Amino acid sequence: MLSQEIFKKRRQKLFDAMIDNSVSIVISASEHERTNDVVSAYRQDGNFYYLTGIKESHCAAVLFKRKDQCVYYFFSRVRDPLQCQWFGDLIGQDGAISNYGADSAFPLDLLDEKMLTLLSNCRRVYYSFGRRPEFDARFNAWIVTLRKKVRAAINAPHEITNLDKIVHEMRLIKDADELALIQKAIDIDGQAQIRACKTCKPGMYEYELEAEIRYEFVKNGAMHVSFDPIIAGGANACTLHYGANNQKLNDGDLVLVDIGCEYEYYASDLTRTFPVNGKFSPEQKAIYELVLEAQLAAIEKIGPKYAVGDAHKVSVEVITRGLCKLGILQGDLATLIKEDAYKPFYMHHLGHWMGLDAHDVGEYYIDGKGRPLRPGMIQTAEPGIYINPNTPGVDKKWWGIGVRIEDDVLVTQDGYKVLSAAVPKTVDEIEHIKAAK
Ligand SMILES: [Mn+2]
Repeated sequence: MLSQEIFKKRRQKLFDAMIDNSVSIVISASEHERTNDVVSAYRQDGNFYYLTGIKESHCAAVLFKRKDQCVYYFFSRVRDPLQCQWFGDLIGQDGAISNYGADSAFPLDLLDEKMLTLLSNCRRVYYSFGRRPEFDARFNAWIVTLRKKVRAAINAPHEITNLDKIVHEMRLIKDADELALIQKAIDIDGQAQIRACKTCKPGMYEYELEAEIRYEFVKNGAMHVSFDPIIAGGANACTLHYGANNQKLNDGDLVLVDIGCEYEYYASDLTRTFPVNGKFSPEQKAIYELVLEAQLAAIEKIGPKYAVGDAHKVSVEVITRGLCKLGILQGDLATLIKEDAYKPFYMHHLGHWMGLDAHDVGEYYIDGKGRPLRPGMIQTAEPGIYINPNTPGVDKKWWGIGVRIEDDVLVTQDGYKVLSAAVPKTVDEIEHIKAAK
């Protein structure tokens, strides 16, 4: 678990980025009803957790800066004994101050009243507009109310700035404490991958593998998935976000397993593809080795010397060249790349940022150009080839093969570190795991 010192440092960093006479407002995630009266497992908003360390719903954190005085206000529910009886202990106002570093704490019911005071004559507000419509309306009402006080010597804020920009830039660079938690999530994920690979046999259902995976997650303290597991046997792997996980795993097919868990709020995201019966067919092996070659080549282009997009470009080149060699594409390599001929088979990007969210926040392009990679960034490298059944012009022997290989890669001072390097991925390694069971 991260110490309160870490959250305090993050808030200080945000205070440092704020102009004088300004206010930042951060809101906890909403609850979502799943069935009548029953809400889904609550997950705090990434930005809110990053700055407060608080996992409770119905909270607001307000950072107030004026004349170099920085005050951290916290709003949350009161510790009503009846509420606590049903839903567990609440932080309450005293707890926000003594355990979570707030300078001043109030019941959530006082938020409107207090915000009108805090926003009076404030120059700039930092707020993540457009993410919680119900809260946007409330924020709007504060501004409208303050505008009406112009003759009473009270001005509404002059500027509203997107808070996301500042916090997302902070979140993009992971520190040592975050890396330790991400590594733990990845290690658990890797164990689940190996368990799935060992357990799998023809005739099982996709959900049986999902059960093995979820068992491994929860047993190791990763209580939540970072996204719903994708367990895609055979041609189901050609559906990128397949999630039904209810089909039989057939002898002779591959199964694509794209899974992530959360450990202390930090995510992992790994994909492995392996033969249901333990042995790759020649066609499956050819596609698999091409995806692996593309992935390894792409990873070499991750590091401080490179920018977003460089690694993807290499994966496109390797895949297009390989598809030509296999006779799946025909023509001049440069032309095929220029004309996106690979896209029916490799239609997604190489990867995404990873951190508190599996698809972590942060801009990829700045002024239209891929941003330079910096130490502490983590991105996934997950090329794939998907050959839909009945693809015209493609030999039938390739139909229904879908392969993706995904690892989580940290940008370091001198290059990269594959954080999931311990999870087997060569054909030999995979066949060996299956044979050894
Ligand atoms: Mn991913």
